[in-house]
Amino acid sequence: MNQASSQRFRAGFIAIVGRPNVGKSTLLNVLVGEKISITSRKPQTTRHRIVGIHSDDTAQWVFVDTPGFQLQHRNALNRAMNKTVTEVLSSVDVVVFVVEALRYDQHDQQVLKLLPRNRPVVLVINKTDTVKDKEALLPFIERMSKEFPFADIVPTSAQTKSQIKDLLMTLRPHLPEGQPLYDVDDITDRSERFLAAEAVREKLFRLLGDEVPYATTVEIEKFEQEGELRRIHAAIIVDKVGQKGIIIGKGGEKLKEIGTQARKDLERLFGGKVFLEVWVKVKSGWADDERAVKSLGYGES
Ligand SMILES: Nc1nc2c(ncn2[C@@H]2O[C@H](COP(=O)(O)OP(=O)(O)OP(=O)(O)O)[C@@H](O)[C@H]2O)c(=O)[nH]1
Ligand SMILES: [Mg+2]
Repeated sequence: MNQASSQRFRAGFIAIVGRPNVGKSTLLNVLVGEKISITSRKPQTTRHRIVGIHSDDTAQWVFVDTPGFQLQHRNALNRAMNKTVTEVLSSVDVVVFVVEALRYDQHDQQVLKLLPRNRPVVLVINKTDTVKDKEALLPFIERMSKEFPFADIVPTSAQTKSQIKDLLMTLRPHLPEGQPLYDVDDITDRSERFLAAEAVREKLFRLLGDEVPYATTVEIEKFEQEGELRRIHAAIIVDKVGQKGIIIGKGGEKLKEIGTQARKDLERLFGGKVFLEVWVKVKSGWADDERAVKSLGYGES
């Protein structure tokens, strides 16, 4: 390949897949340089396909964050989330398969089984900051290289932003030559309305206990822009009446905190003032109702 052809612009889609909680969304956010995908310590935080775009003079990397693939198909929502993963896998140029450093179990293995054999798959070993002795990574890399014919293996830490540039450089040659797929200033294909609903949903995952977040979703009922001010009305939808009180909290404190934290994130992301009103609505059994799940925007790809 001569100098000129090696410099041709490249652009393509890269799926980020893995079991829940390995750091896929955190990785997407550092690759893009903005927080567009929500993250939390709880598994199954991401429920949608979320595009995050990184462009420079040589290439455009279009990353597609996906829900963590899970084995338990507990309800219609879980099935829709897994469907999103398999559909994304069939439509990208390259796959990034994320595992945690020194951890590989049957949950990761289940995702490995879904990986395509006809496209490059790059293994990302994330959370390397948790490994004190970096030498310990070598036998793990060795073992993983026997599990699948990975095109490359890159250890990263999304948290400390380590090896992120290396990951971009490793992925670049796997992207097809071609013109940018999105405007070079775009960072996502998602609307501000969607990002607003996700910001509220993140706070539910971060501020509530271990069960209620899984029974909730968020619907934006009003989104208006007046100059630099965005007026947003968000409804938190719960499964059962009892969950409503938990979200509102004593004297309304919890709901207030959810609203305040989400508003601050959105003001940072949109670069302008946000007026956010949040309330709670009960839709019995929504997460196990195929039609409700679909109408709330899940399972699309
Ligand atoms: N120590 C450490 N923690 C990380 C790193 N990357 C992500 N995390 C943490 O891991 C947890 C899960 O991160 P997410 O980015 O939400 O993980 P995910 O794979 O998108 O999870 P799901 O959407 O639920 O599938 C969060 O608490 C992150 O802060 C990392 O490189 N090092
Ligand atoms: Mg995620």
